[in-house]
Amino acid sequence: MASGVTGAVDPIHDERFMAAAIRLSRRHLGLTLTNPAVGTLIVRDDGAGPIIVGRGITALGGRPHAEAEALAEAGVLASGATAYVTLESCAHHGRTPPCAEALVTAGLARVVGAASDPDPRVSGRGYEILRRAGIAVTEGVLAERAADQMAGYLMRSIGKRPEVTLKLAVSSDEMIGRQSEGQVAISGPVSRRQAHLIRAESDAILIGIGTALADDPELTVRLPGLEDRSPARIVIDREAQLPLGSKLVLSAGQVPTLVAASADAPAERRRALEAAGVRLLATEILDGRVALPELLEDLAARGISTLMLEGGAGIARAFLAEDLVDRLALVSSPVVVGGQGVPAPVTADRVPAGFVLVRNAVFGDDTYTEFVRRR
Ligand code: AOF
Ligand code: ZN
Repeated sequence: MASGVTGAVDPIHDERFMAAAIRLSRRHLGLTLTNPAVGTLIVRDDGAGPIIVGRGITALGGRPHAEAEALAEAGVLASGATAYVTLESCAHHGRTPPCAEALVTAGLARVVGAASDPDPRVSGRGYEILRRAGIAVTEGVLAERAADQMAGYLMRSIGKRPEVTLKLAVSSDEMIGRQSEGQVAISGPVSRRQAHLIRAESDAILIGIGTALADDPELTVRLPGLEDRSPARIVIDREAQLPLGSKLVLSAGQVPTLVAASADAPAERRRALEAAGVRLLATEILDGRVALPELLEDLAARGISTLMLEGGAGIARAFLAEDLVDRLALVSSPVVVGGQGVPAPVTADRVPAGFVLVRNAVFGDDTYTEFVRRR
């Protein structure tokens, strides 16, 4: 149906505008605390083709919601228009009034939604408010793509733990490093910048104490313009051995540093780390190791929705063995590690059962492949 002069957009454009709304929302990934980064576009067609009249992303810190931002920009032009929302609009009175009601008040003719919201205050009710008010609703347009981008929010809501991404750079001889050597350059400069982008979009990065001691990494985002997007750094460090002179401890005042240590770790070590600004996470120890499911539950309770694993092989194997990896971000490089190599726990040709390819790209001399676990 041609939309004529009513303002409503022809449904043939739905996927295109939803894709644009999803791309828009990516800007605030990692910046909306426990809220998902939602995107909203308000589009109208007065006979000359569709025009975007309002854009919104869930604001920094999680509020206002995306719809409120987009409606503020559209003003009176929202009346009779179509809204594209990457998540079902909310139905609850939180710190802001329900977005579904705001869309009704603004006089939208049609609302197109992507992912559904598992939040029991919203689930199904947002669409119901819209339909009762006579707004035409189309659900589930590019739902998988939208859900993939807000996988952290969905995992934290449903699974009560963060979404875990294992990032690995794998050499052509299927190694991820060299025994008792610090960082070995496996990925090239383009891949390294892309890895920093994943960091910027994550809530936290986790490594083991072995990697912390061997590499003394900083784990910050060092992309021009995104230096303030460094996520929290977490070290699994049962005995609280992280050196006070390490880059992680020295920068704890600027970027949060957390250490998951046993309650039995030497008290003076724990105190010294705390005095240096490190936060200690009380962890359960099972068979001599930090209990990972409980640690993840604790991180989710602290508001962490996305967790990136950056090293080393032991941590990767432990999370894989407990089926706690949701996403694999693999860089395959032409570099040869040779003798004393640390074998890769997974490679692009050898992913555990249940993982499916969602993305691939060429990053300079490297190949990037991303897989997600279908549960
Ligand atoms: C929307 N648009 O942009 C977002 C939504 O604590 P509150 O009041 O901000 O509510 C949090 C819930 O709101 C969150 O669990 C999710 O259901 C929804 N997020 N909803 O309509 C948005 N970010
Ligand atoms: Zn809302």
